[in-house]
Amino acid sequence: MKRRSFISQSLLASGLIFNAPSYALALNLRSNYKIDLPPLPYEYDALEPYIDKLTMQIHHTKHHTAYIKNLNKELEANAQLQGKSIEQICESVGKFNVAVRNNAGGHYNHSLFWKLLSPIKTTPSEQLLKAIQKDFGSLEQMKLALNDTAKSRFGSGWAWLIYRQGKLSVCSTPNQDNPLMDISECKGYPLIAIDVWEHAYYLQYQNKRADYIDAFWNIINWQEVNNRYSLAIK
Ligand code: MN3
Repeated sequence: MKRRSFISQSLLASGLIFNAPSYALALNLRSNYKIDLPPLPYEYDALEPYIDKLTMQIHHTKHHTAYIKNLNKELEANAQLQGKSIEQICESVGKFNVAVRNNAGGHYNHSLFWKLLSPIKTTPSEQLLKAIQKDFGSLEQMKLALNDTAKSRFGSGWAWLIYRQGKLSVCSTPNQDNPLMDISECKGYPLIAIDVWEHAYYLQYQNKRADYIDAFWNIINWQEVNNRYSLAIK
């Protein structure tokens, strides 16, 4: 045992730690703001043949991990970020540097994206379906609109189905921006997110982004979209 941790343990055991408030405070802060990689709610190969195992492994353990690692560095360096939820950081991201914008976005977007995928077949709720029919005409029309948005996003980014002020619409964001961000032109509560960075599909689909987007509809977790819509209209 290192001398430092031996001293801490002895202090803890003796109750003397409570006489050292600055040390205790530092410990509290540390546990408050450190973000860990959320586990996938399914196995890496669960979405095959629509998204292959290696893509999911690299996407989760390398890309998402890197956003978290870099976000933790920013959290450590900036007390203004500490104690905020990831949603709150996104909502005020214009106040912070570009590393916060990219990595907070990267963490939020991927955490959401994993939950929006599932190997289990689900369907939109009656309530959501009605809203989609009102704003797009039909489910098929909504899918076409979101597909077009995803296919035409230039370079890296995301395509979204969002809810705002009683209305559903589609839009896209560059890089790791998202509809929660104060600086975003596509603003609202995200219901569906499609990652159109090449790292999300290139191993299996190469340059055929359209095929990957079409495949997305076979593994969408409507249960999660339904839940998000219920929350959004409250
Ligand atoms: Mn990604």
